[in-house]
Amino acid sequence: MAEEIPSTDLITLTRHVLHDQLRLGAAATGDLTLLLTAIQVTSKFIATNVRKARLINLVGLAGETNIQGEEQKKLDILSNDIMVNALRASGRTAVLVSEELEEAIFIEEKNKGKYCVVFDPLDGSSNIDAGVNIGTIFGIYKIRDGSKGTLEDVLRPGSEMVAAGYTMYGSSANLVLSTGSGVNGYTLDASLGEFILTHPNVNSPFLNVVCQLKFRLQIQIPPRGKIYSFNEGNSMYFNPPVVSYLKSIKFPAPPKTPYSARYIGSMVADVHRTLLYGGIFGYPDDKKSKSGKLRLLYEAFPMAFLTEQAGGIATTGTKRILDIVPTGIHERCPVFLGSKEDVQDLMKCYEGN
Ligand code: P6P
Repeated sequence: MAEEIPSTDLITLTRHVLHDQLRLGAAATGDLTLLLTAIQVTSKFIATNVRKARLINLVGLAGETNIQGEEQKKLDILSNDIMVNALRASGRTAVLVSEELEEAIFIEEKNKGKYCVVFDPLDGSSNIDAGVNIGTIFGIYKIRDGSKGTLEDVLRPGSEMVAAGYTMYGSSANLVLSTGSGVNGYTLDASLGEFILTHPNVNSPFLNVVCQLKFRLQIQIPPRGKIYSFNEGNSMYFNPPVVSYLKSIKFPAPPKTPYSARYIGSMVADVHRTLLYGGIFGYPDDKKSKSGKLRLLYEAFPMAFLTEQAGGIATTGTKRILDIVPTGIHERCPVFLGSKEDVQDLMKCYEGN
């Protein structure tokens, strides 16, 4: 078998984002490029610590609890500190919101920039000890014209975000990013210390030909899938529209066949699979959790932004998630997202009820 010839034309995340900036011409100041570069560095740093966790005894509880009342793992705290320090040092941020911090951070004048970053530094952390894929989720707003950076700059609909993404830490580190013109995926080549484009967006003409030749993978969610991803452990609390939808895909009338169930319990991993394979991910509101469990600002909004950019739908069941106006930085909301036709089927169950 001929030895695979290494590519001599690697498209790194830095190169790709710079190309995006150049595409925007004079309108782009390069600030978003620098901010995304800082986020890229945090992903590499966190990936290193997640990978080493077992060896340097980072696994296990840190003995503290976060705003959500959840026991914090040592990696949670470390990842949060890595993100806060790098984002502040970038000089491109004005407001930071973290799942791990009760209050927002307002960056001091000398380090202040024009972007707000909302993030969950290590989502799915309850799975750390089991070696399950976990991840960092982030969304980026540009501060409003004339603003100095206040809470109102992040209490805005997700549709006003300028970028969103996540980094999933598993057998490799995968960074999935959208700056509003499709979704691209990058895989960390640890030997180079670079995220390499591996999942190009078909909407990008510049990359389309090059990447179509090199990579078969693209992040365009299929219009319909065959996988559903709900925590059915909460079934006794589900509301009637969800019960009726799940019944329709688990006990379909012939000749239709049942969907497959896949649920990891780590949002980044479940959403990543949904973006690539299609189907539907759901964390409903129910009789036990009236607003659901997932946080609006730094989980639902970024994942909804990516889903829509990949051609899918993200809804609470009755409302487009990106249209919600947050009233608090740790607000929760119901989440259903995935393939357009699958999510439309679910929405019909809400209309019917
Ligand atoms: P449950 C992880 O704690 C998380 O915030 C998301 O990553 C995940 O989708 C959800 O909670 C899992 O919740 O109730 O199934 O354990």
